[in-house]
Amino acid sequence: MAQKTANVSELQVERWKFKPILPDILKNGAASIKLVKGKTTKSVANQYKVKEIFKNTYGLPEITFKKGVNTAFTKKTIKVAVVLSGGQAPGGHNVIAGLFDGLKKANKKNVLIGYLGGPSGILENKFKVISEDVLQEYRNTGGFDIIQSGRTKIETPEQFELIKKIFLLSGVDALVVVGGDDSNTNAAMIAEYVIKEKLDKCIVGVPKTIDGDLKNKYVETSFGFDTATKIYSELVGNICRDVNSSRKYWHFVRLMGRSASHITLEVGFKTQPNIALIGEEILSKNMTLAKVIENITDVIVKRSQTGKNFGVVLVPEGLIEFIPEMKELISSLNDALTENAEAVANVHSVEEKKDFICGKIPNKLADLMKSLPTGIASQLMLDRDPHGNVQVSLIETEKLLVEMARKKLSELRKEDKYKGKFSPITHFFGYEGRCGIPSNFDANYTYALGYNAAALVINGLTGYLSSIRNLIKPPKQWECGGIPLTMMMTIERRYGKDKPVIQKALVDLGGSPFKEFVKNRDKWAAGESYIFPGPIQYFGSANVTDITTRTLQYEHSKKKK
Ligand code: FBP
Repeated sequence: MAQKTANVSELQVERWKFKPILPDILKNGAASIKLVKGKTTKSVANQYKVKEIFKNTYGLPEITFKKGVNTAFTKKTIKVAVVLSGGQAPGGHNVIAGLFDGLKKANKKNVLIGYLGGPSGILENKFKVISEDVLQEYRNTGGFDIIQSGRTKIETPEQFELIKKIFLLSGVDALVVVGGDDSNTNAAMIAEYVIKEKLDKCIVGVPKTIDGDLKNKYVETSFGFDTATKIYSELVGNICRDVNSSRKYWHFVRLMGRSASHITLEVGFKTQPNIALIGEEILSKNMTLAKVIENITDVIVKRSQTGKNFGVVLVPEGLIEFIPEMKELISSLNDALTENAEAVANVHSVEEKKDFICGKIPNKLADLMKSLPTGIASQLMLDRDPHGNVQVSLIETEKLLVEMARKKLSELRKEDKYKGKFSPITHFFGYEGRCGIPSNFDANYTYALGYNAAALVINGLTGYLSSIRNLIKPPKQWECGGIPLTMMMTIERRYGKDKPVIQKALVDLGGSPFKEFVKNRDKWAAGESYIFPGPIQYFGSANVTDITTRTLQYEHSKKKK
């Protein structure tokens, strides 16, 4: 079938022609890959508890792919299912393309199906067969629309039973879960279950999330972070240029990244704003909300003294959970909302709900809750997602900061310490970045992750995450293999209970990206060091098309030393 060109952008037509570059080790297919097993592994934290939960998959060895003959390779025909899970991230379609091509390279008769709408699609056995005809419209495109996504948590014995029935009924030999920390926790739980039940099924994960917090020694970055941060950087850079031209507004920009500030840090490097708040630093310094505001207004006041009543502030979406007093409030609200779910559902006005819930949490926290603007208090009481996370994308922290900064500045004005003009404008850049056309890096990386996942599945590996490393080098030199999902697990409190989860990687305050930021931020605060990165480039000089993130560059430069 020819690709349709009606209702399609010129860029997409050109982008279909892009041929992702495979790492050399993968290009001849699974038959020419030798598996090298490392030592047994242990979880990053809470080893005892994690081992108790994952009796069958705990301690698996790390797997590295090397050139050689795969003596265990058979041409057995297999049926593989893929599911896209959690928030969208640029490159999801190329994971499926890589998986499809990797499976077909091993055996043309291999079949790939995609469960629809995320993990709920597995439970409902709703799927679509992925053929070349279906796939070709989606190669190198953004979005997850080929099979959509969802956030259903898989944890109950009934759900596992259902999965067993569906796998057996439909003859699915393997499941590839493309997701972030919560989704790969699902993958780990299913992997444990299939081994316990001796089901002879493979379960493999692929690291996805624009947030960049699914990373460790073996996962250098999750896919989508590169493209999303490039998109946000274009937008923030444009605002910086606008600010530098009009010189009259303070822009407060909240950027996605639920639990970690990697996106803000990366966009900070690419645009050099006057202020970039890093949640992890705020937490480590035990800063109160009042202290965060004081730091922001200090910069505003200083700039105003030289006639600069303008600037740009970057706010990580998850900031609110990093401020210790707010974190305590949210955790207390989580428990109170769960314990009183029925009663809360029957209260309809925000004020009444706030009063009700304030009666269920410690006085100190109730006072804090009451001091917050109604809009924010109401957003804090919204439903948690199926994994128990507060939906920070719905909390307008940038507006909270603006309101509090305005109050503080008017106090300073009364004390004759501020004479400037404060005209703030707020923005939230989140969903704009999640479905962008993948950059060359993400297009190559995701295709390789999918192809690599096919190699893991063909080798019958269960409970592994597709791992591609050495990402700072050209794709041909990337290193491939798999790391045990249990190795990344810890225990966290969710919905008032201890649950196994993949540990999120927060910004490392001892790491070189953060150190680099600290070296520069005072200069950025005082001056106009803005950089205007412009849009992602897909064609042209490799200096602009193939650059990776500054975060990866700084992290790798540290390794070399
Ligand atoms: P994943 O961790 O599933 O990749 O999702 C991350 C994210 O994009 C966050 O940045 C954001 O807070 C959240 O999803 C929004 O979730 P939703 O799509 O459910 O509104």
